[in-house]
Amino acid sequence: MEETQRKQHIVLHLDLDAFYASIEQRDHPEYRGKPVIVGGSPDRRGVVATASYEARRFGVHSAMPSRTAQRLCPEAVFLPARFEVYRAVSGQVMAIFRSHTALVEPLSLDEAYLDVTAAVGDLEEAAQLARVIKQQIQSTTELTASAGVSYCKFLAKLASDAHKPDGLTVISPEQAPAFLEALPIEKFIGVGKVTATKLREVGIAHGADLKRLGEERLRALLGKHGSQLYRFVCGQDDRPVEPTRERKSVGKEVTFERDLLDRGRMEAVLEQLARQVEDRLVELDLYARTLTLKLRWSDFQLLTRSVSRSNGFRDAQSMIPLLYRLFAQLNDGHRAVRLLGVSVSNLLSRDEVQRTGQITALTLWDRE
Ligand code: TTP
Repeated sequence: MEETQRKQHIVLHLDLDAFYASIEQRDHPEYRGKPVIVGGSPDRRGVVATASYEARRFGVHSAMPSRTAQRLCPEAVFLPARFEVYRAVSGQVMAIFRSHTALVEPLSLDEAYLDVTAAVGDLEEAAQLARVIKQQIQSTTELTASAGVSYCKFLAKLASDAHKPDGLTVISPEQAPAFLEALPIEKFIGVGKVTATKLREVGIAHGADLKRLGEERLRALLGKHGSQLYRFVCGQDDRPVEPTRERKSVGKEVTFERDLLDRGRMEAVLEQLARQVEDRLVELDLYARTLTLKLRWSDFQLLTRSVSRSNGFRDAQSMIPLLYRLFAQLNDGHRAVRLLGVSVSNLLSRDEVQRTGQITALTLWDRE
């Protein structure tokens, strides 16, 4: 046991502090030190994406209706989200992470796990590395991040959350049991509102209670999930850090054996390609904002045309009319086509689409 523990991985979890709000305070010095809320407008039905720490002191938090937030903190400045900027900053931060290890698993724009087992000898060196990364983030982006250092993902994430903002917390295998025993059950992965209520009803409030209950009773209470919870409370989490290569685009193309002249056939091919692109996006659980049509004439001349939409899309149905339009711009109806291609880029995760959609939809609504 001791031996396997020593051989265990070393994982960092880095999370920028009040990400969107800190970027707004960075870019608007007049808002520094003031309560800032990024999200939908309070006039109608906007929600809070995030609040600066000054606003959090009034009880404002993410996903709260902006109107409630305004009531709690009347002097708060409400700002619309600037996703382009947040994405660009995220790119800088992820590049810093990737300069230290290839094993980077982003969880969202401002948060990632890093497996640094190969880069450092022990947790102390890992903490030193976390300090360096925090400094690099600070000097590159003028933002602060909180870091957690431990031997598994679950504990590294809890550690980064332990001393926010600008924190650095190490949880060693020796410290883990006491830390987990004191932890409220809501902090355990998979314990949502329903499970927490169920557990609290039977007097289980902290990790120590979960541990005391034992695996079998937890399993009887929560099913398969109970066993996993028991493993977490014992500090066992063998989920690997899974690096995601940043995919820039998804595309399909076809070269015809015989050049095509028939417009109807060309459109049918575009539809088919759009469906294949949709299938791939669904497989990868990604959305896109830019659609590109590629076309090669029979004389080998290659042309591309793109169109972007601010909201993410992934279904062929929304790509097809845009493709027809791009195609009509390129094709005069007299030339034969040798190749057709459809690709999408400017990719977004489901999480980003949901958040963007929620905020932009409500912002548009607000303006009506
Ligand atoms: P988080 O990392 O959850 O929070 P945070 O960075 O704002 O604050 P903390 O210091 O407590 O980590 O989320 C990252 C960004 O994602 C956040 O700045 C705004 C956005 N977001 C939403 O749009 N909606 C949400 O419900 C949440 C939780 C976050």
